[in-house]
Amino acid sequence: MKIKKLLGLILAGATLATLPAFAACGTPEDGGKNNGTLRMEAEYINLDDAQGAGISSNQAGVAMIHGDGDATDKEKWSEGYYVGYTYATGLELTFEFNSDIATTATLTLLLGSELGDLTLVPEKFGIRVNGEEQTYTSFSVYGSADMEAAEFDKCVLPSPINLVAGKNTVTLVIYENDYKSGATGGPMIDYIEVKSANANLTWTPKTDNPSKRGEI
Ligand SMILES: [Ca+2]
Repeated sequence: MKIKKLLGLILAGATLATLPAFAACGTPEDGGKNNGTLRMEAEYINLDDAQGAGISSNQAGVAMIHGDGDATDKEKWSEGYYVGYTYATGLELTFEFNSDIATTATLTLLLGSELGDLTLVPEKFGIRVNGEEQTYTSFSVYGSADMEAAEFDKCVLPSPINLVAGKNTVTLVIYENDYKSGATGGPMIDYIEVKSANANLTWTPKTDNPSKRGEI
């Protein structure tokens, strides 16, 4: 009897523990509620005005997206894509999202490099939140062999970011630097993640961006 009761309690506990996990996935059924964690794929932001540059070719707009989005690439990169070709001074990539409340959050960037190991610093790779330049000491990004072999490091901003109720932006800015053999370079970006303990964070991903590459 005691064992049965114990098993029952364990099962009930497991059920209870499982329920919040479903709510945390941000499914359309619950209005995209995500319990405060929002992953925004770089390939799904508005890239219309982005003018990028690469090693052997320059790319703009959705053509800056690398990856096929198939099973092989999904094992390497979130959603099977990332944004490269960031080697242009003044390039800005903006992630726009909404918060239901004013609060603080943790910002994580998934960054890679095909320019050898990179040491990112705010003077060369800027991170703006709602227009305000963020400070960080440095991020060390691993240098992959090439774009196909791109690996991404989780770079967490050391200080919390401030969110307002309503529209918020995170903008990644390439300043003049020497990352590409003395010329301006930058990291490749898989996604960014904003995590808050209490906000409901939402955005509208442009999931048709990759399929638009052939149209330009
Ligand atoms: Ca991605």
